[in-house]
Amino acid sequence: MAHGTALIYDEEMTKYKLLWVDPACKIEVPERLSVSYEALVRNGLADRCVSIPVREATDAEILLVHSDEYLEAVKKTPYMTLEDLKEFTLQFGDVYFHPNIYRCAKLAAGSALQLVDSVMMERVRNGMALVRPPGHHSMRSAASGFCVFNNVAIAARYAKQKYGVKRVLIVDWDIHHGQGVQYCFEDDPRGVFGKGRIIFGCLKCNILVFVLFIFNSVLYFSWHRYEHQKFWPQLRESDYDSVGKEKGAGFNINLPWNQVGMENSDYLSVFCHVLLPVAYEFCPDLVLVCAGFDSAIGDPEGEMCATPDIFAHLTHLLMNLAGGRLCAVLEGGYNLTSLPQSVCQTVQTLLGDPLPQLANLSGPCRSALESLQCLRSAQKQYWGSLKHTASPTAANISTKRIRIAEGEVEEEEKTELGEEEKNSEEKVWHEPPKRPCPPIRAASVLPDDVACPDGCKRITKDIHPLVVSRLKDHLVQEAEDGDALATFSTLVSLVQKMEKNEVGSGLALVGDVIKAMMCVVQHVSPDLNRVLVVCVGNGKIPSHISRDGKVLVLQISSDASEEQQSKHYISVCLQKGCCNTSGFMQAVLGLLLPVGYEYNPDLVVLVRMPDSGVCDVVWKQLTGLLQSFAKGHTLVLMQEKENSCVGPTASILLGDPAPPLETLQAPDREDVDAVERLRRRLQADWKLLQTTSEYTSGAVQH
Ligand code: SS9
Ligand code: ZN
Repeated sequence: MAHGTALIYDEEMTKYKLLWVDPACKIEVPERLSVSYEALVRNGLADRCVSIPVREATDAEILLVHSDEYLEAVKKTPYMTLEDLKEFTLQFGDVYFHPNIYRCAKLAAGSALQLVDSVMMERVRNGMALVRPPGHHSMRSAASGFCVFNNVAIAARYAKQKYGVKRVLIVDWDIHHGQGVQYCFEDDPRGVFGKGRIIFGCLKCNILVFVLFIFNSVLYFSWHRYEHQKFWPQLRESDYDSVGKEKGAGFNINLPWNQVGMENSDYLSVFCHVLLPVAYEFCPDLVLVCAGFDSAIGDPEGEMCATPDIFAHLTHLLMNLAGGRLCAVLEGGYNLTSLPQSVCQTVQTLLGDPLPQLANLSGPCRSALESLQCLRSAQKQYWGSLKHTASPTAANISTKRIRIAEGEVEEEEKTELGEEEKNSEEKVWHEPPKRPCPPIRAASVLPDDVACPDGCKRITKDIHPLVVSRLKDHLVQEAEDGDALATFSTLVSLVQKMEKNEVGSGLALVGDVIKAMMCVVQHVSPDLNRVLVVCVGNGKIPSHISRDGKVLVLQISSDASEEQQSKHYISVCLQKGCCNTSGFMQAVLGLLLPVGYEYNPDLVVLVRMPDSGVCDVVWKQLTGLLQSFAKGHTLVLMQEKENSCVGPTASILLGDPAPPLETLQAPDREDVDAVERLRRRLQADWKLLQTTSEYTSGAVQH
């Protein structure tokens, strides 16, 4: 498995700028790139990356996306006079040319290709390219929005052509709609066969010939400031109902932001309730990110309020797809403070450092919920994981854009103008705190006869008399062997090391996982305010442990016991239990992640019940996703007999990506219903579980 993170940057791409006065273009400055790179150097991140040289994209590569006429026209720009350049620029929108921009545009596209090469040839696992000009607005025959060549679209076509990559996921978290990317792939897949595989048996030759026709090839997701089509580029086709054309239907996903001021919780909500379920179902072989940071706080274009540390989480949530093959390519980002901070958060996450804690997440705002609901409903016929979502009942939601276009909604525009004034105030935010790596990334408590995995440190028996006597009083009254006592006591000392950040994650094989879990929650220091306990498989968890809110239990099982549910005791019941991959992932993405984010634990305890039936890849996905919480402090408890799980679990705790799940089937109706029921029941307590704006009492107004 490939290791390491590529960083691609060349000063040459700072060597063009706006040569005349144009208010629309003045924010696109060379410093965007230099401050980003300098921040990576200053924080010691550049040094930890594998530095990959840039190269120019060839004509043939550029022609993968652009027309010959357009390329030939751009080729002439280095020889144009200032007047000619101005004139040439005029035919496009919000873009400028410069004698050196053609060279930089070739380097920007070439950088994206170098990144794809490094990842596909397994020189590195993932990486980021810092480039100028950006790419996602440029079209087959047109420059647009500071973009000349469509770097990421070219990279996607290149990856398919050169490496036979079947499914590419493009996530565009820039605050503008990458209409260029949408146009490039909206009728993709082309061809006779849609989604699915066809297997031929050739009887004549007496052999089976397996031919896979998989045309579902590029899935484009974009969220963008839209304001019911009032925001640039003001396109009808940027709305949620542009789902892709013909065979490509369902492979274009647009989430319009109809208000400014969106926050971390709005972004996370869209990831949990749309992007991730669809992405896991799509099962990409490669993830490309149009990594624009004008969606961060302080940006003059986006006017959003998400803080730079959100990008650590967005990055991490994508890192367990495609076996970790992720290429981030810079797009926008115009605040010279939040841009470099966001770039650092992204790269540090690619490098595998512990995630920052996201404190005080509110629920998504009403406008975000409206968009989310419309999008889920527009996409539900294409994706099994969205299949059973309720359609929006409020008829006015989807028609608001049209009424605004017809000048009917004058009143609202006035109030929205007032809001805009409010939002143009200077935003203040804290620089994200450092993310120190613990000296020991993962430690284990294992029986002597079980080998400790490479890279994981075995905690030697640590028998603390005080702990032992308390354990005797509470948990181990029966004449149990001293072994159990010693193990529990050692476990307590492991947790203490995790609290002090001497150890990142822990893993233990114990005789009784529930007792071990009880022991841990009873012995965490009083400074640990919240412990998230995730139980996989059947078994009775004493519900009193969650009574004071210091512990939140979430159990996924096939046990039909839905009584006892409370804010801090959540039991998800799946028909076929944990061996049902799509139902399980539905619960993890749609319930566990949102609740986990809102609860914001200081420690995660992952309990694997004996005979849980959870398969290896799903277990790995879960373990990987849980690293989002508690600065990566996860303690995994497993039953002694399951020592074959030690290796796979340790590999994830040590930072390996989880292998991809097979393309997911639609989850069972009953399971979706169960998850939906729970979500509706719990959304009063956990606002991040909301997916519709109908539940109003909790929706915040930014
Ligand atoms: C300035 C309007 C600029 C174009 C923005 C392109 C961003 C590319 N108020 N519009 S990421
Ligand atoms: Zn942008």
